[in-house]
Amino acid sequence: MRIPKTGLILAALTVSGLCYAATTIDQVGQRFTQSALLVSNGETVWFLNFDDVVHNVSVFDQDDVAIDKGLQKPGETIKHLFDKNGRFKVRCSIHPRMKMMVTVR
Ligand SMILES: [Cu+2]
Repeated sequence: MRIPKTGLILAALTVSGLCYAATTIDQVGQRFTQSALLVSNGETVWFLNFDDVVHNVSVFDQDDVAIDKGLQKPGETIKHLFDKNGRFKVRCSIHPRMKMMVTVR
């Protein structure tokens, strides 16, 4: 499925009659397409690698504890469920300049 590079896509996914909101962040030119994002608690963010290089997604909580989502090949998507309120840094461990902030409320 080809997803346009709009940076932010709200997609409603219906699973078992429940509706979940999913927000998409692209990785283009070794940057996240947004530097800041506000999501609701319980929302899943999809990180799409549109580059031709391998990326990584690591999510840091306020105590700087990281959840490393692993390596992400070109074309792959990494999903992360934000289920705690707060501010979370998202970084790529391979490209230090790739960083963004996700605020969960
Ligand atoms: Cu990267």
